[in-house]
Amino acid sequence: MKVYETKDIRNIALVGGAKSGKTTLAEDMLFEGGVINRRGSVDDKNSVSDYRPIELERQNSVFSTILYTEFNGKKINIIDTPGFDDFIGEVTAAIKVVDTAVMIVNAQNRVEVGTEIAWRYTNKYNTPVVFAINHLEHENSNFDETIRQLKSQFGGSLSICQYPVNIGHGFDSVIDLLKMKMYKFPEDGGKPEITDIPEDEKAKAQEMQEAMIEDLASSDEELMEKFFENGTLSEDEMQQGLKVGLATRGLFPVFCIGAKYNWGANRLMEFIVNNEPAPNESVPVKTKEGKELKCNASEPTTAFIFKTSIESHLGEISFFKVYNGEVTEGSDLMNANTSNKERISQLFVMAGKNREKVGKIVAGDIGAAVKLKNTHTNNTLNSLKIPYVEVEPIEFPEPKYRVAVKAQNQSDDEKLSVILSNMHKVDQTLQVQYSKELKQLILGGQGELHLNITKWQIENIEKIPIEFFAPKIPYRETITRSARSIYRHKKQSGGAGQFGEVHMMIEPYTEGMEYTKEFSIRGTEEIDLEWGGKLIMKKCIVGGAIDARFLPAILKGVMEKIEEGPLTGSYARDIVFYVYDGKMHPVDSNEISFKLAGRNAFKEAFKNAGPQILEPIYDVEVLVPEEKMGDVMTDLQGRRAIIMGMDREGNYQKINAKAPLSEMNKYATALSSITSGRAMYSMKFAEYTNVPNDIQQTLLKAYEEAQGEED
Ligand SMILES: Nc1nc2c(ncn2[C@@H]2O[C@H](COP(=O)(O)OP(=O)(O)OP(=O)(O)O)[C@@H](O)[C@H]2O)c(=O)[nH]1
Ligand SMILES: [Mg+2]
Repeated sequence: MKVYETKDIRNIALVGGAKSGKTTLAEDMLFEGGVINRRGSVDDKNSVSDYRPIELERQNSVFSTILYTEFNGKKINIIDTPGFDDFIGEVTAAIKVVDTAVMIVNAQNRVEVGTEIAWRYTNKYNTPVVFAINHLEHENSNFDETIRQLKSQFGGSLSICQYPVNIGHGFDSVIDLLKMKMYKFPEDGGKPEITDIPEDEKAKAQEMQEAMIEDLASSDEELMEKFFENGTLSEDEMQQGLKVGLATRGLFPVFCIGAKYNWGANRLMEFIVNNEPAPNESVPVKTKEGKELKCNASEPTTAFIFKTSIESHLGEISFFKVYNGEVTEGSDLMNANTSNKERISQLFVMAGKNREKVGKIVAGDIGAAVKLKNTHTNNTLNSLKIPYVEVEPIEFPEPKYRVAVKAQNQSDDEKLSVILSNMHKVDQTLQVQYSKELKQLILGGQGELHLNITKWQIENIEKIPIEFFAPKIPYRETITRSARSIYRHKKQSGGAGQFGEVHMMIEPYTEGMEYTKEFSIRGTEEIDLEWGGKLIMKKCIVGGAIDARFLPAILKGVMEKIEEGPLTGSYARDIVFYVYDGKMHPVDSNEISFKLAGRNAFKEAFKNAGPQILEPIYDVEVLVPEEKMGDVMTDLQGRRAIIMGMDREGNYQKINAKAPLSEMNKYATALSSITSGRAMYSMKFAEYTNVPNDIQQTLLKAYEEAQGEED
């Protein structure tokens, strides 16, 4: 494979709604570039991009695929991303490293959730966007309505460079307003016939071109002046307008394609290589320290790992973009995040699962290295010669859907943990954590589909049957008033007996509180609880009622109950306990006796101290199309959510609410069904608050039933 210079590289991501035709367009582009000599298809399960077992099974993309193609002496790196919003992490990473996003829009479905989500990320990363309108040959496809929706959603700077002549059944021709020619596509794909615009189409084409030229002129002041002077722009000026407008997100060109029939891909590629910014012309990426990396091949090397994949025959593959300098085979680089030296022993460019060896990858280009020792997604590799820099990491979205998982056969547990941690390496939006508190292995993802696909892969590829079940809620327990208890632990059985009696008072802890003057406090133990809040022990024994050596045992007993609260077995917090009296037996008293007495005295006092269960509350943000807002609000209120505010965002309404975690199980699925998949949401832990009394009663009862009688 030839080594391309920075200026001859274009990095694009194919993004957009589910099933809009991204993978099919990628196949067209590979074919047009001569990388493959036969076009496969998603339907025939032989596309280059959707090659993984799960993708063949489902016939849609699940992971992004890195591909490359060549066109007119330029290399185009393509990242084909999945469209279902459960796989959003892949889109995030792709948009971060490319210089242009090609947004595929299905002219039947128009603006979809996937369109909206991808748009937001292009906005975040300041990425130029080209729209490719696909699926034009269906009876209900509508170009004008698609454009109207895009404009109303994303602002008015759309610039139509092509429009379909005969949309709907029989569609085969587009007018290209940059070339002022008609492209007529043969039924079975292949090269279009390029002709003059037919007489009866000329007036419309003229009018549309004038509108486009005005759009192009408005991207640059100088051009706008020329436009006013001459009423039009020369070809060179148009080109200049396009380049500036694209790079600054001042305008978004619209093209027409028929991905399934390989219509229009060639022209789109021509446009991309001629007009889209090369890596050194786009907005430079920043390091954590705020330094800009400008894709300069003569600077020392900095490369950023944006994706990891694990292939059975190859092991771990790290995909990187070079942001400065070049990566050469056999070189040593330093991982700035882990301070590990890495030898780049084999270097590839990849097209799906096919790979080709290369000697070096220069600034702006994308490559892959295998078997790095300790380098993962979001790490930066630097030349050994420079002070190390870290590229700002990709911010993957937080999980919003959780399940508890376990292997059906206990003997697979360990294997399951390893598999899940490998899956997390490949997909950072899949989070795995063993919760000591819940005693469950919790899997977090972006939605039900995301986690079901994870299950499918574990069961079908790794051959480990697993089970999903509802995760427990991490409640907390506390008290609201003071209470006392006296507990005597006494056991007389055969030989040595057990005896310990503890008199205790407990009260709620608040910062800066005043402690009671009733007892004389001889000592204090203050414990910062791992799960938040405090436990404070006040030692108030006078006259040697209990030996000082038994006090640690009492604390130990109380700690046991704090870790497994008396109400629901959840962690308790923010409690002060005073040990103010007790009794010992000269022979039978020992540590175990006082541990048990302490534990039970605490439990008794707790029950009379106005015990309160606290539940985790999440900040929830929902973006919903205006007409569905009422339904979404009603549903949220049914989940005990409190609506904190509403805001307009384009055609969407943004609802901010606070909702208890226990009511948000399967929310992703519910929201999708209420809005026909047209809403988005995210949630983040906010605080703990009291559960309402009726729910507390239900929880208490459930715990009691599950526990049976405790000793
Ligand atoms: N009729 C028609 N079908 C198309 C067109 N483009 C793609 N398709 C079909 O639409 C389906 C989805 O195409 P894909 O290329 O997998 O779409 P995608 O955007 O990659 O889908 P995801 O990655 O799952 O989001 C396939 O059955 C394609 O054959 C088109 O222009 N017309
Ligand atoms: Mg796809």
